[in-house]
Amino acid sequence: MAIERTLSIIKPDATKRNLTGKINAKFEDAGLRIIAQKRIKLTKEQAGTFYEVHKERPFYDELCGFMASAPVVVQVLEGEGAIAKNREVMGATNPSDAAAGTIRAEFAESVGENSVHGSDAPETAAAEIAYFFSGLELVG
Ligand code: DAT
Ligand code: MG
Repeated sequence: MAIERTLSIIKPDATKRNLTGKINAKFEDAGLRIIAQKRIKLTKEQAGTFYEVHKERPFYDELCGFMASAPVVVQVLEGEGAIAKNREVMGATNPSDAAAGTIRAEFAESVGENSVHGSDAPETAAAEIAYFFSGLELVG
């Protein structure tokens, strides 16, 4: 398994509850390195562009409003098989389906307000990292 990079977002429900450090500890305990990180406040339009793939879904408007409702922490995680490993540490989209010990099982409030985003494939990881970070900001 190769060293990969993936885009992670600590979502508004988690930043509001001051959970950034606890979530970062989960990544680091799993061997993922945080090689870039910044706290930003998205506009609804910026959230909409990021989540454009979901624009036909019934929850799209709610999702974009939620992502713009408070600051988020965007970050790049690096490690062996980082894309799949991060998805494992995150847990299932719906916290009631998420395995014990995962971020979503421990912290998510609902399927919509589920504490973290993680890229799902190498192509989306590359595009999502480029959406938030310049090459100069990635310090591996
Ligand atoms: P994931 O974030 O696990 O990759 P996804 O890509 O299917 O899940 O959906 C993106 C986000 O959209 C998800 O984290 C929360 C929101 N979402 C997904 N399904 C939803 C639903 N049934 N109701 C409300 N929000 C939903
Ligand atoms: Mg997804």
